[in-house]
Amino acid sequence: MGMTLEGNLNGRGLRFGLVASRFNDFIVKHLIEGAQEALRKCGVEDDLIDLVRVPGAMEIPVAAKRLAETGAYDAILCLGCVIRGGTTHYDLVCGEAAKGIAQVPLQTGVPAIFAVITAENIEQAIERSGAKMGNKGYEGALAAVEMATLSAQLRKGPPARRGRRKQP
Ligand code: INI
Repeated sequence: MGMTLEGNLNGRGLRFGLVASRFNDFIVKHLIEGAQEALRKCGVEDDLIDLVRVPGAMEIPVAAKRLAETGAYDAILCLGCVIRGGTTHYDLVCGEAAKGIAQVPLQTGVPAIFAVITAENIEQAIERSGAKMGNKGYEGALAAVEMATLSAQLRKGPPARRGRRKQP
């Protein structure tokens, strides 16, 4: 078997861009705190964590793409909260945010993590922002470190072959 490539949780020296929406900030603020805590635990220095605030989840993709395009970040972490009970255009907002964020790594090569809560109601949102079901910001931050370290390895490519291949 050839090599196995995997990221790790050593974030020392890496730089992260957080994009967080203000809509439902009573939830999103806990995602930001969770993300900062996880990044610190991974050894990321505070001054290498930048935070961009946007109005709603719909605006996250454009800010995430701009950040990624600067080339300054090892990964972008997108934090937001969409609650079905609160809107009739829930599906639209969720769909656009998910599609837009997924485009960022494909178009820029910089990992972008979808840590946007999509909840049926406020109770679910509270559960996923640090109460019963973990904290999506914390989990997203771990994924960001893993993808940043994996990307660095993938950029390098496989190690050179030892010896020459036998001629058939
Ligand atoms: N934005 C959110 O982040 N969460 C929501 O639950 C939400 N709701 O309920 O509508 C929401 N809407 C705003 C949207 O993201 C945009 O900011 C707005 O449509 C302006 O483009």
